[in-house]
Amino acid sequence: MIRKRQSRAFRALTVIFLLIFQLSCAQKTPSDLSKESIIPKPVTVTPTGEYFNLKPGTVIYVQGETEGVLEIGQYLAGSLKPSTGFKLEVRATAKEPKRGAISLALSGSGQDSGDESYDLIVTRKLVKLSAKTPAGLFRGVQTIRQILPAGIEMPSKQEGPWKIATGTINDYPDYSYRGAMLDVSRHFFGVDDVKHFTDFLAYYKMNVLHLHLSDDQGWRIEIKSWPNLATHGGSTQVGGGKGGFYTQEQYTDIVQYAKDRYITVVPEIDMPGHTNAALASYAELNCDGKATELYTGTDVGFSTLCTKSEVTYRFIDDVMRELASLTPGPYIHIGGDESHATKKEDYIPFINRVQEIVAAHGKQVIGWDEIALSSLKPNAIAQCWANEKNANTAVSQGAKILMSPARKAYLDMQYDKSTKLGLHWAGYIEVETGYNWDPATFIPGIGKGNIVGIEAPLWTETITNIDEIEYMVFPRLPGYAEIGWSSSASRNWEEYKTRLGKHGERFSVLGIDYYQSKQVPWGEVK
Ligand code: TNX
Repeated sequence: MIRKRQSRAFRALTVIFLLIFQLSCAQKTPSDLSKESIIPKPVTVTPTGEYFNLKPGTVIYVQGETEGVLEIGQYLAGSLKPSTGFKLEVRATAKEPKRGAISLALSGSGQDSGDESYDLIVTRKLVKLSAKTPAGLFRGVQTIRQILPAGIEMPSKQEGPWKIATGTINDYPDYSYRGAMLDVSRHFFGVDDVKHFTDFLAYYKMNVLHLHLSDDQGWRIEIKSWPNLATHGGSTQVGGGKGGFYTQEQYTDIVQYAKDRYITVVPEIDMPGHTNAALASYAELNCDGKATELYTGTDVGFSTLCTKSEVTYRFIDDVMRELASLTPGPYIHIGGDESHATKKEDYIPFINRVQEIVAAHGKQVIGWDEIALSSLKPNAIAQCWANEKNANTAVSQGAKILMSPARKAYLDMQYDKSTKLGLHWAGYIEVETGYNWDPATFIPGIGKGNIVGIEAPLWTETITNIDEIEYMVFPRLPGYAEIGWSSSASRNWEEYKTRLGKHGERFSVLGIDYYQSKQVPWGEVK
C-alpha cells in the first residue's frame, strides 16, 4: 500500500517534471518564422509552424559549377562550426539531397551580378536557399545565421539544439549601395581590425566598405612611385601615436576579404584639402616648395595641394594608377570636402581635372557633396553629408546621390550628452534618430530615383581601438543597414526597436562592446 502510494506520487511528480521540461523545451523550439528577429527586415516572411533541426550529419549541398558558390558553402560551414562543434560536410553534387541538408543553389543564369535577391525555404527536412547570383546566396546565408539561436555566434562549443523555424522568405534590397566608412587616417587601424569591421557589414547585408585612406594626420596606403607618402606621411596619427599604413599586399588582402563577403571596397584619397600628410611627405606638392610638418591635431580645412602646379597632377595620376590597379570595384573616392584653404576658382578646375584622371584609369568618381560645384561627369556620385544645395546641384548635372547626412548617419556623433567618445557638431544621434528617417524624402527635390543608397561614416578623431569602434557602431549600424535594404513603407521604429533589442544577445555573444541605449528593450541583457 505504502509502496503503491509512493509510486503514484512518484509518477505524478514525473509527469509534472516532464511537463515542465517539455514546456521549457517548447519555448526553445522555434516554430514561428515570422517571430524571428531578422535585420534588415526581409521583404516577405511566411511561417509554416514547424522546425528544421541542424545536426552533425547535416550536409551543406552546393550547386557545383559557378565560381564562389562552393566558397559560400564553406563560409557557412565555417561560421557554424565553433558553436555547434559540427564539421558540416560541404558537398558539390549534381543531385540535391532530399533531407538533412542545407542546399545553396543558383537559379537562372547570366543575371546582373549585382542582384542580391534570394529565396529561402525551410521545411522540416531541408533548408533551401536559392538566388540568381552568388552575392544573393551570401546575403541569404546571413539570414540563416540570424534565424538560428543567438548562441550560434559563440566562439566555443555550445549545447544546442540548433533549430530553425520553417517557412519561406523572399528578400531583396531597396538600394544597391549600402555601406559604412572607416576613417583609418585620423587613427590607424590594422588589417585585423578592418576585417572585423567588414564582418559587421557582412552580417547586416551591407555591400560597401569605404576606407578613408588619407587625411591631414596620416597617409595609409603604400604608393610605390611616391614611397614617402606611407613611410613618412603614415608615421603618426591624432595625438601623436605611431600611426601606420597598409602595404599594397596587406591592402589587397583586405580587398579580397571584403570581396569574399560580396563587399566592394571604395578607397578614398581626400583632396585638395585634408592633404597635410602628403604635403609633409613631398616638398614639391606645396606651392612654396617647402614640406609641412606632420600634423597630429584635429583641425580641418587648413591644407591644400598646389592646384596650379603640374607636379600635383603627375602625383595624382600616379596615385590613381596604383590605387585603380588595387581596386576591383568601380569607384574611387576623391574626397573634395572642406577645402577651405583652396580658392573656389582653383577648386573647380582641380576637381574637373581629377575626375578626368580617375576616368582615365577606368574608375567612377565619388566625392563629398562639395564636388557638385565643379562640372560633374554623369556617372559621378556626390556623397551628401552637409549641404543640401550641393546635392541638388549634383542631381541637376545628372549625377547620383549617396546619402550620408551627418545629423542622421554619422557614426562618430555622440549618442547623447553623456557619451564619452565621439563628437556632436552635427547633433546627438540616439538609436531612434539614426533609424527613423527616409533617404528618399530627406532632401527636398531629391527622390529615390536620384539616390544610389546610404552610407554611415565613422570618423575617428576620438576613436582609437576596435572596442571604441564597436561602441560607436553598435547598435546604430544595423539601423543603417535596414534603411538601405528594407523599403521605407515596411520600416517602423516601434517594431524595429524590439527586433534590435533581440540582437543585443547576438552582440554580446559576438563579443561586441555596444551602447545599451535606453530606447531599446534589450531582451535578456541585464
Ligand atoms: C567633417 S564629413 C569631415 C571630416 C571630419 C568629420 C567629423 C566630411 C566630409 N568631413 O573631416 O572627420 O566632420 O565628424
